[in-house]
Amino acid sequence: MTDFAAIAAALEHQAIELPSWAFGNSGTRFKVFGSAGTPRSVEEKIADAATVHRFTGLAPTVALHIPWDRVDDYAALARYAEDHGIRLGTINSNTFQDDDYKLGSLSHVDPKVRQKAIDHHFECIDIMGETGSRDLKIWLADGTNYPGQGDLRGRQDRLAESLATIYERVGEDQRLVLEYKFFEPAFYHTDVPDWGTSYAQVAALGDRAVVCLDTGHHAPGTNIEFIVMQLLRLGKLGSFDFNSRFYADDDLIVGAADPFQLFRIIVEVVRGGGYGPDSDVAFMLDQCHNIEHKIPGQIRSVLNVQEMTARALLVDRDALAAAEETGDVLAGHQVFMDAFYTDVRADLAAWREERGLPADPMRAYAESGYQAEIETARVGGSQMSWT
Ligand code: LRH
Ligand code: MN
Ligand code: MN
Repeated sequence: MTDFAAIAAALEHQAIELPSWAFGNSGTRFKVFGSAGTPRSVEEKIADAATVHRFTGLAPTVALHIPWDRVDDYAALARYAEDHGIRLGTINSNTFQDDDYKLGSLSHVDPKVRQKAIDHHFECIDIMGETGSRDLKIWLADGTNYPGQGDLRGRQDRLAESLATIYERVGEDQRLVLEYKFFEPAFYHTDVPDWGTSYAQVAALGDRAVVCLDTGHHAPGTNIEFIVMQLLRLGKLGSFDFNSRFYADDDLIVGAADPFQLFRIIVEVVRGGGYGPDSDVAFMLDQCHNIEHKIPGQIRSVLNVQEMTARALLVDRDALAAAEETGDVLAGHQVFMDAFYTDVRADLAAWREERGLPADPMRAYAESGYQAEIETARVGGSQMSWT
């Protein structure tokens, strides 16, 4: 098997973008639990994201969600982030929390509502100009609850038209990234339910339009790594929203529910050229921490991605190819599983120490006093919430 020393340098390329909303309070429709120390401003969210990067060296950028993270001066916000050692990343649009969007946004029958949603994306593109962001990420809640409620074809056509209007404004060095999700909040049909629909829509737009794969947005049992392979093969895998799910869009810590699935996904990423300095695939988290502390929740998450990346890099490609050539089914499977079962934690701890990072970022954070500090300092004002 490949040994750790051979892959150590490749780990340098890892960068995982954090979602600003992971630092706000979140919950379910049953209850949102508040927690001491939760940010009261976008700046405090950025400070927390920078803390994750300081302890791990893995998270140099933070994504914003508009209007949740709307501020007056984005250039100043970008400078604030840089002063804290990180940069602003993807700008996420939000057309799911306004009454006007009850029956849809970019696919709505009413041209006025469609225009309002398009204008919101124009605002996001303007923000990207000020923050220096590359990606505009679009996830749509558009869909219907009842058969007959809407014309499926008409909605798809209007969506294509709206996306084309937005795409025209996307700069030469920017990308439009379209996320899909198979259900929720609409329950009968969703306008962008799967990778195929997202692919069809972005392929019609052009080279700078790509797909976002959120690992929590598939039906149970879906072979996600196959989708990863196919999108990479087609040159259309733009980014990941990593998280874990047991049942639905649970948004739990990535690698928590099924570490083996995360491994299989990253193996395909590596195989397809989606990892490393020559790749444009963005690794992002899209998670919420409803009952655990948010900063260590994010630290755990990026470490999980790093650990599975290391294991995926350890797969002995030559041995796999040889087993495939000779039709040795079980030999190939064993090569795959040998890498998965390799415990890389001690090697990663040493790797971090060599780079001036704490060997155990979880423990270092717990002992740093940062949690107590923010719990004492952040009193008054109102805590930010996911929604
Ligand atoms: C939708 C989604 C999308 C949103 C985020 C808050 O379920 O995954 O990425 O922007 O959650
Ligand atoms: Mn997502
Ligand atoms: Mn989601």
